[in-house]
Amino acid sequence: MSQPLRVGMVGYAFMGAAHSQAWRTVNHVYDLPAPVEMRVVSGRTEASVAAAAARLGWSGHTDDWRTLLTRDDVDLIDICTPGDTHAEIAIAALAAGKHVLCEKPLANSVAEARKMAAAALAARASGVRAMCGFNYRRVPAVALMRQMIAEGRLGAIRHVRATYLQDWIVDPSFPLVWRLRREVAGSGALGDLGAHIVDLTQYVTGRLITEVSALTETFVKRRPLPAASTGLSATGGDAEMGDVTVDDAALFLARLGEGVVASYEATRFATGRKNGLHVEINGSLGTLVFDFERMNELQFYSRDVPETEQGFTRILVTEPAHPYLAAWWPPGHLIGYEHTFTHQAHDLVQAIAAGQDPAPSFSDALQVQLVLDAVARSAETSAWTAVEPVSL
Ligand code: SOE
Repeated sequence: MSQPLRVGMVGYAFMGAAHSQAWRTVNHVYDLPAPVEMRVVSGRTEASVAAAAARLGWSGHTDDWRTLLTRDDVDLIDICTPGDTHAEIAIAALAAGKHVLCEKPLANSVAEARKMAAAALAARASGVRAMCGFNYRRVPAVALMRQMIAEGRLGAIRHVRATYLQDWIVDPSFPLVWRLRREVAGSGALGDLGAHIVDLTQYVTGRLITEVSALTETFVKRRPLPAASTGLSATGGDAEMGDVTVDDAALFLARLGEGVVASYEATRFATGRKNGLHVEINGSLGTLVFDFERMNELQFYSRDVPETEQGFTRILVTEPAHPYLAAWWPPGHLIGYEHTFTHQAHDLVQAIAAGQDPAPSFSDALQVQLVLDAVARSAETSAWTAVEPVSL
């Protein structure tokens, strides 16, 4: 067993809680080359971050993330804050010789993402690693999908069909939270949800999106400002209103390498859909379907069996032979959303210990950012738009 990997985390809301759960668990499930230690969590408000540290299992806390950079008992900085802070924290952490895990989307703009990818490449020379957190790659069924496609089980890939549907802002009186403000979040459904299905589909098919034709829509253009104390909207008809400056929905057609055609839809207005991530891939020999609401399953149709026996079969992805699962429960026992973050932590620790680059790297995440940027430009111009290749 080598030296422990001592983690400092920035931010402690939903993603911070999910990452904390992973850091707490990963040592106890997987036999890791380096034990993980949850050293310190940072947040802006002393009392809240102290409470979060106690609740989430961090040994210490600070109200200034910059102090993490100078601590020699922190090896890795895990960034779980809104997108407008990613570039500053990640670049400073890499310069200070810390490994970095950064939540998706990597940044709020291509320019920032490019600087982050360049900083990661520079830091790599001294053994410092950086990874972007696209957790849905780590669903065992998604990893199996990738394996099966790489083995040629679908033959030539023809179609990718991907949707990521939520409904949490369908009520026009829902407040103008940070995720609805461009200067903080970068974009709306596009970066928050679209980034996941772009990454996931490129990951499983091994092909990159080369051009897009897109539209975006903001259905509710003004919303009540959140009350400073609660974050909820002020009640009554006299609530102060503010402009929504991001998209509520983003839809696009795309071409991927090797003749694959695709459609994508990301929205926060799919009434009744809470976290509906659905991906279907059609190939010349078969089809694979993943639905996050049934995340322990894959639907597989193969033309490679007698015609009389063809039909969709359900693969229950719960077996020790499946990706990530040997360390968990006996056959047939299901896992959930939080496990994807544990798998992510596992892959990152393994890569750091082996002196290898974790995936997705910051350059991979820059490529996703370039796709998002092409989508936004295409929606503005109503024209097919090429995705710029990654250049640093
Ligand atoms: C909010 O829409 C959100 O929390 C995303 O930011 C996450 O990445 C996604 O997994 C769940 O929904």
